[in-house]
Amino acid sequence: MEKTYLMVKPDGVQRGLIGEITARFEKKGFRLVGAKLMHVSRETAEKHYGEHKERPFFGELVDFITSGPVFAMVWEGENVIATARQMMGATNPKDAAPATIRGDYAVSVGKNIIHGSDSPESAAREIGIFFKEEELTHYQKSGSEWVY
Ligand code: 3AN
Repeated sequence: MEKTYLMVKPDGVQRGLIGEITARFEKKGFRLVGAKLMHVSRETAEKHYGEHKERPFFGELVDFITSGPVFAMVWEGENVIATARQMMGATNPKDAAPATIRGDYAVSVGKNIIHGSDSPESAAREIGIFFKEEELTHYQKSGSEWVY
């Protein structure tokens, strides 16, 4: 089953949005298979955002993601990578549609509440950066004929 890495960023944690954000993915029908509240080290942040190294906002990005705890999660489900991105909304909250997470809760591109993997390759890489294999659970939801 497809997996993705989602992370409530420090602004989302500070604003008390962990429950609200997690509830959206639960209600959608995805399965939470790993989660932890953690501080991201600079080393981990630089690895995670490695593809943005040359971008002018790289330093800002690393400063921000290491500025306070994040809520790191792994979610599982059919098409979860693309669907979670749709539920998050556009990177720049000014372009994010209402009823998306960024559309409902964020204003600026630097502080956009949530991160989500953008491809199967990124998902595998990011899950590996933030979670050890033994931190991920494997289970079925009861009634899994209707709910996955
Ligand atoms: P997404 O998180 O939607 O995949 P990316 O991969 O283009 O977006 O950007 C990674 C992160 O970099 C974004 N989540 C956002 O917080 C930050 N970012 C993107 N563009 C800018 C920008 N112009 N200024 C500051 N931060 C930015």
